[in-house]
Amino acid sequence: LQQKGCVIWITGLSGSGKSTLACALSRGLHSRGKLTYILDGDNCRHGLNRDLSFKAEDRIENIRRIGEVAKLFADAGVICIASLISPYRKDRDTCRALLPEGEFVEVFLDVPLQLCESRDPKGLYKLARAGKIKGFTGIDDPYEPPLSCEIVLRQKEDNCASPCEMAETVIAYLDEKGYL
Ligand code: GGZ
Repeated sequence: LQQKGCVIWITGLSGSGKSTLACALSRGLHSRGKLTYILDGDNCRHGLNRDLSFKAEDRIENIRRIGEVAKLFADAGVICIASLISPYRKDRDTCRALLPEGEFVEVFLDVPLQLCESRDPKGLYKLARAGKIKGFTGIDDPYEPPLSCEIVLRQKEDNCASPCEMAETVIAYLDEKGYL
């Protein structure tokens, strides 16, 4: 096997575009002949993590399990793309520590809450504002942005950077680090 595995960890608010970026990234890497696997928080909550809620201890467990599984994929030589809110810095760092230096690439999708809320693809922010969902990240639950991470993708206004452009930024980074 020629391929060197790693974990691309995409963190950001609900509605920031993590899943969309993960798909664009996966497609971009496939077209370069790379094997990838997406571990999406929302999807994993239907299977692997179906027993977990959104209270803090369960989010911690969600992040821990996805971190462990992502490590297994990376060990197998796969570029594993983990996309989950992962709101707590400490827990992201714990996942980072599972991997050898350089093999955990943290990508912060830095989209202002206001923009995420205006998109509200599933109407969850509206429910959270109405008090119908308690403990929603960014509304009445914390999000701790990375203090230092490998890549920050900023989106201040809608349509200023497309998912494909953002994926290309990540791919250029991976290329520079010898993963392609
Ligand atoms: C945050 C919530 C919540 C609460 C449901 N807080 O944008 P989405 O809808 O499709 O993705 C979000 C998803 C978050 O799951 P994660 O596994 O990524 O979260 S974490 O890393 O914090 O464990 C959102 C939906 O689930 N959702 N309730 N209270 N997001």
